[in-house]
Amino acid sequence: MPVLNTQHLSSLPPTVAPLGYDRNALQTGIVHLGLGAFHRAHQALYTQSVLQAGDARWGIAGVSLRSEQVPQTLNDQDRLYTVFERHGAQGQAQLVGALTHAWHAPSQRAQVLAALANPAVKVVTLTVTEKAYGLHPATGALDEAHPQVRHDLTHAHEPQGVLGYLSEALRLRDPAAPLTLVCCDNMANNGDVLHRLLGDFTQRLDPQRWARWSDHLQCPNTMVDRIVPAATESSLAWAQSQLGVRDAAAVVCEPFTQWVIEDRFAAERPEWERAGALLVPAVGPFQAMKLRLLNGSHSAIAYLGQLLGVDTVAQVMASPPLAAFVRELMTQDLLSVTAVPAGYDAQRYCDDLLHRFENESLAHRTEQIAMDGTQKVAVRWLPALRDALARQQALPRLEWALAAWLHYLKHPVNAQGQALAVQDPGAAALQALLADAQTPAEALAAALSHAPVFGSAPWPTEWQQRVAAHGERLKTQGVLASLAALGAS
Ligand code: CS2
Repeated sequence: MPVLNTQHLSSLPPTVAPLGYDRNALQTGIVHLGLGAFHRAHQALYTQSVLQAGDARWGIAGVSLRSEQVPQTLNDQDRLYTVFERHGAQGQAQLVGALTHAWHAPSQRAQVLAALANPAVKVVTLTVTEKAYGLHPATGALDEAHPQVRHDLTHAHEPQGVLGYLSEALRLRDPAAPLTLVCCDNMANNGDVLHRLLGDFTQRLDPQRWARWSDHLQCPNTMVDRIVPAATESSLAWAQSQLGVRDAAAVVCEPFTQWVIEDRFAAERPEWERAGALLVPAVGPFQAMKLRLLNGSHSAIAYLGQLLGVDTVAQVMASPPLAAFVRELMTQDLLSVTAVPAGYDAQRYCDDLLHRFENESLAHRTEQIAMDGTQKVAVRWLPALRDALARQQALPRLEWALAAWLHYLKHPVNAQGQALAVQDPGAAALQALLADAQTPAEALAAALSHAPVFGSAPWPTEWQQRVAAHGERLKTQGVLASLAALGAS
């Protein structure tokens, strides 16, 4: 089977929307760090709309900080790939050609740094996952023990991590060419967090450098939304059946997409609003709504699915009692502590989310969402639980979800007796604390003492008793019975 490349530009099936611009005319105006499926189906498409509108300044140099495979696959395909949007009968496909480069940072460091220092590059976008920033999730401080942070502080000219690359770029770049860093990872105040961590990191290396950049660097906050599962052999085979050629970088995602960006750029920016991005004065309410209602529910679905041996989000939603739990978690617990942006119909937003979760055309694996829980839970659940405590309100389903996550970390085995792979670099420290605990109450107390995730503010005894009771039922009666008890309580 031939592999997709420029020879196929005019021979793809008519169902695949063509590029509509001349790739040879593209300049590189954006460097993107993190070349995963999410970027390819989100920022790259918004940028492609700008290119289609005739502004050729915004080609993207895509950088993979670790994977060698992704840039290699893309380069083998002349950096072309397709995005398929699917939900039942709804769907469309388009070819994407916005990438001017696809680099593997460890072997192409010089190119990456040269691009970051190039004045024609005005924007750096990032989707590197929460754990790449060297952030203590609860405290918001720089984690000096983070492997890349530690490495890059002592080998500043040979960076490996996000902060190392960006800080070195600030050394090489002339501040007369201002720069905007657009963080697109699922963290509250993501732009502010990046700015704070980069400042802390850079000041340790060279306070003058950070001072030189103080008026020339912007890190707007953003909210990104699109469900983009990692590719599987079957999603790639399906893409191939649609294309008639092999596209090993094809992305199958949902039709929905959203990007809300704080309108605070240091210099020119692509007109992403052409593709529907919202440029707003403040992103906070959008972030809170999405992180709590979508991502908060997602993480609960993930641990529920993992413990029960249910593979995908759509399969969880296809089970009436599980879907009922998800709906109540979202519309009763999470929504009750979420301020939605002005003009939003919260109930409708939730209904739409539930519909999106039911999308059987996507194999969005619970195992994928369960990854990196120590980063995600701290952002998605704990602020909601704290807000509820401040109002002396119980959130029974979210409290259950927290107990279920700790149960999953302590006993990573599903209902079929299969071992579960916990993929979370931050989990080992927490699991070590859980290991010594004899009872769910002890396990909870031990977990809560882990400040990088749970912070240092105390958790009231009564609340702990409720969460520990869920843990007890999970342990003695199993997941379904403990969920049923929740309905009865
Ligand atoms: C998911 C997100 O993997 C996860 O943790 O919750 O990737 C989610 O699909 C996106 O944020 C949707 O916008």
